[in-house]
Amino acid sequence: MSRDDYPTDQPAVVTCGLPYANGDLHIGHLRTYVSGDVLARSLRTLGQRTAFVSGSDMHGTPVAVNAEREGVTPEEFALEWHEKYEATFPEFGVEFDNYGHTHDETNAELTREFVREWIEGDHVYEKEIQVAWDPEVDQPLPDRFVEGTCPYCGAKARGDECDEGCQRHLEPGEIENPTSTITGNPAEYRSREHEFLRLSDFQEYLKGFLGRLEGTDNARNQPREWIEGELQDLCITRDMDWGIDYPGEGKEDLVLYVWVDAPIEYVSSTKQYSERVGSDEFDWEAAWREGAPGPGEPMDETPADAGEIVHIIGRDIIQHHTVFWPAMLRAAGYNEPRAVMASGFVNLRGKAFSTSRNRAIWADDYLEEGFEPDLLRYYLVTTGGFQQDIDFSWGRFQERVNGELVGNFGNFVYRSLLFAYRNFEGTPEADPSEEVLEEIDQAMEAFRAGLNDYSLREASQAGIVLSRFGNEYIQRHEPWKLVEEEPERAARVIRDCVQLAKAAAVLLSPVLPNSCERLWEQLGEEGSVHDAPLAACLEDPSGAFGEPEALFEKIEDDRVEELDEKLEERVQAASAAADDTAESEQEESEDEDAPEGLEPLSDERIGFEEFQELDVRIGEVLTAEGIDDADELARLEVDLGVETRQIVAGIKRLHDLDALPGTRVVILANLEPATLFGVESNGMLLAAGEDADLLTTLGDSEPGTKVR
Ligand code: B3M
Ligand code: ZN
Repeated sequence: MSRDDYPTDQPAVVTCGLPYANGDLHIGHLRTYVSGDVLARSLRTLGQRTAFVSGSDMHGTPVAVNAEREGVTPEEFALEWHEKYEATFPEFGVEFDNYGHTHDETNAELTREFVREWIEGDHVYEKEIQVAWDPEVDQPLPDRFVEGTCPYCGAKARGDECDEGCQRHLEPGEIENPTSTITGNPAEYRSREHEFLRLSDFQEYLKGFLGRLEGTDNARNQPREWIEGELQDLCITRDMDWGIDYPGEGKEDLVLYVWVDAPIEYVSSTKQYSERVGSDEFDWEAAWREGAPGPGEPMDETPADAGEIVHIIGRDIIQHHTVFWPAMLRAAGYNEPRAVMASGFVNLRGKAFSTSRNRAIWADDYLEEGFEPDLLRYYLVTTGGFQQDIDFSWGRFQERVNGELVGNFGNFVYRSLLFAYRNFEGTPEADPSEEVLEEIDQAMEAFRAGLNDYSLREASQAGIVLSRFGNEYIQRHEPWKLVEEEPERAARVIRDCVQLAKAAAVLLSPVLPNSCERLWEQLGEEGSVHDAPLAACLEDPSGAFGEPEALFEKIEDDRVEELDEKLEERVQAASAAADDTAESEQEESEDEDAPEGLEPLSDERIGFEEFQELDVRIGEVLTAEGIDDADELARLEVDLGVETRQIVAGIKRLHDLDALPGTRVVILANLEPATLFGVESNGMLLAAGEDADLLTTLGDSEPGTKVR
């Protein structure tokens, strides 16, 4: 049974992934927080009771490693960042109903309750495992204290995640060629007893859950392959001091893995909100527990009265939210998320932001430049699809702001209100025209449909489309000509424009909260636009109002030049700094700083026999097509002489797929098969560099010819 469209009668909880309390926020982080805020505000406009919650992620090695580097306790370190985030979000109009943190008592207590439920339900067991160990400092190396190679895709990985490769979670001991991030020494292994949550108990449940899950396609599709095979259990403890103590008997030296208490903060934060406003206003249990079967019991469909839980996250933590978290909830008798929306990253000149290299647009910098938060909100929400990575540039930012906010929306409401004020001292007395009411009705429908499709871009465009219509409408009727000769017609046209402006204010208020609030005041409307329901789009405008002011200011070219120069300096400095420091890369770093973008030649030589193990063949592309839900991937059929192989390659955006059939290519034929987006890849297409320049032949070697 599919779920009712929003708005429903159940309470909704919109959450954003918890930022690790370990460093400045950049606009890549802001993409998900702004989106969460836009969704929460939009749902309220639709009439859905909604709590918007998050909190800082205080535990785990990301915090411990940085605190150690600064010589302060993890608690001091994390609290400082927590306070900073708490102050920063509202500056971007991101208004959480509750913003807690994972180290507060509510979360510590609730986390222990969850784990006790799992233990009681016999979903937890103990196992001796090999953990990475640094012999020099004689300590275990949990998570980010170790770096190495991903066993699944071979990418460089750190600790518990393959963040530059396949994005998979890595269990303790899984990383290959581990080295210590403390000393840089190769790590050794020691055996330790740890506690595991038996995810395999929930394999069938998870399959059903993924079938019901709403949100973005990537969140449904990526985990499918992970839960098809044997589901690996989750190690839920770590050898560390910093964290929430494991509540089981005799295990005082273990803390819970950060990914246990972090998502539970979604619940704790909702609970704190309920406790603050009273459960009549918002009942956290009604959202998280109502109707849910008991702990560990099967759940084949969402209970009719369950809350509407929507998680907004970055695309690197899909597995945590669609595999671990639903199992954790089920094991404790809670409701499951209705939707997961996993967003793409924000890049700079095609490359990921790098916190450690200062290759980013920082939240503070943006504000210091004196830009309104609304402009960035608009840019982040309406540029590219939610799942796509977007590339930030000041030039594109200027284009969107000047074109759509200044030129379209701002221009329409300013000229309409100014005309109304000068000629009628506000809204003229007249009836609205059918054409305009219908147009507004369609925009309301587009807003509703966009939200029910989890497309914030579509929902946010509804108001922009309406103001585009308004500009065209005013141009078509030329009220400035009518006002002398046909004042009644002029009154009607202007009345229509005021109505359109009012509707646009309501429809755009989630994405442009400050500007629309100003517009609401200019229109002489009562109260706040954020309390106006969707139906207010069609309600009569208030009547009298004063002289309007322009909502947005144009960004001039020389401003963009100046910003680009500053950014260029920053990127250069970041690259230079990276050259002379061996400091371990912190976050989403890439190896972009080798000389002239080239990697040094490998010192590691291999023998001829090892080379001979590679079965490299000439192939001919027979068909090439994009894989539907994947941004980068294409499915190829390649003739290898002896047989035809299906191969998945990351060339969807880089090549004209229609032109590929007939092309001779070079294939590594004996690579282990892998399944990507549900499509099996049986071999690897060889290509050079970031543009995936395809290797081909100079002569006319036939398909199947071996490359030696
Ligand atoms: N603290 C940050 C990240 O991996 C991590 C999110 C927790 S969400 C429950 O993006
Ligand atoms: Zn990987």
